[in-house]
Amino acid sequence: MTVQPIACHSAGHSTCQATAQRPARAHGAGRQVPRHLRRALVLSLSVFAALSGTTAQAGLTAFDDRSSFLAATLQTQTETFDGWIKDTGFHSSAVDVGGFTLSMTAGASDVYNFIDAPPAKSIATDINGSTHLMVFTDTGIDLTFSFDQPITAFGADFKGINDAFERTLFSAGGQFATVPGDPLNLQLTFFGVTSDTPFSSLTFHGVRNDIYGIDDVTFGTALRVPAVPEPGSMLMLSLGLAGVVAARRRAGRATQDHPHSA
Ligand SMILES: [Ca+2]
Ligand SMILES: [Ca+2]
Repeated sequence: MTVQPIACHSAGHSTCQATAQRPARAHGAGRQVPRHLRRALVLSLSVFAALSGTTAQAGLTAFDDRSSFLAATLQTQTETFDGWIKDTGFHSSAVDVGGFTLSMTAGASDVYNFIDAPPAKSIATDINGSTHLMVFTDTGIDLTFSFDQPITAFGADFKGINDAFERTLFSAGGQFATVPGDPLNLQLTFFGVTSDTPFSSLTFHGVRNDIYGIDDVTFGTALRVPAVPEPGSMLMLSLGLAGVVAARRRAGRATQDHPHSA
């Protein structure tokens, strides 16, 4: 594998020299990286490091808006539940809605956990006035989607999930993802994932009691484009950026030690 020092290519030749000849730059009039940019670089490194550590195994990429999610998919279908015209519970026995089956851990509340046809049981979980899922997961009580065919993309609209703090945790194919919450419990939120490897079921794990609505469940195939650069180039990018940040920090400290040169 041929690996180039990415930082040099992306930031220009002078950066290469700065990295290699730090003392020459320490007292110079070289531009310092603004603090907010440094923070962004450090944050990027953290993310890169995290990604580099997980790309070896099956990974989920999470999305919090539908358009970005759809842009990362190849072929999907959407279940609106609107063909259901009367409330139908899936709390005690599984319900096949077409491309997937809904089921709950034994002992799930029979007051909730049903396909909610208009009128909605609660405005707090009503997605858009149409039929949707009305869910109540709790500690040890999970909701599971089992798909007829393995998929690599899943997304849906939610209302009221993870309000105030984490109550529900998502997993698919042995990988976990955080479902973004809505602190004020007023707005619709979107959550979706694409996966490196196909999965046939996914679960919303009850961490704490959580009542929420789900609608417009979109599922199918993700684009087979790596979501992140391969680990080798990612590592080089991280090392290159780390070098830049370290050099700039030293330059900054040197300037503080010698205020006259600032
Ligand atoms: Ca609907
Ligand atoms: Ca209803």
